[in-house]
Amino acid sequence: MGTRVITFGTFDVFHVGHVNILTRAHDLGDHLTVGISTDELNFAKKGRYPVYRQEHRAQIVGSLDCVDEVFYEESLDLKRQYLLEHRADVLVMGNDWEGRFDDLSDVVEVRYLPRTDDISTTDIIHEIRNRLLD
Ligand code: C2G
Repeated sequence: MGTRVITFGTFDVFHVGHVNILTRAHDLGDHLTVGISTDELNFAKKGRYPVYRQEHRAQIVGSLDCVDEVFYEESLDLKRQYLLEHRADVLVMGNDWEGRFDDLSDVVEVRYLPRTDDISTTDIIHEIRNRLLD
């Protein structure tokens, strides 16, 4: 049976750092599932709503060739349940989460991949705001 990989994220204002982690996650197995953080989870986590609403973020990520399946991640505390539901073998996270999910290594192989330098949704939002103020 093929290796099933899973990863999670908001993927707001989709950019090349997102492409890089998703293509590398895909290359670690045969099937890639992506949990898209809901708008409400994002608000709880970061104190602001994403720029793109969850349906659009899920549609963008789901349209990629490297992604086989998307679902909504409603809570950070349900990771173990999501891994089991989606029969994941490997959990991929960016290394900004290094060590945070090691307690799940009894059900999956946990891999932290290096983030892409010098790009983030927050930087893009700031760049647009600065240009408008110029
Ligand atoms: N990422 C990356 N390089 C960047 C920016 C993001 O590799 N320059 C990766 C992050 O490490 C993460 C994924 O892209 O693995 C999605 O990033 P975010 O949308 O910022 O997701 P995050 O808020 O980290 O949500 O359950 C965990 C959370 O839902 C993860």
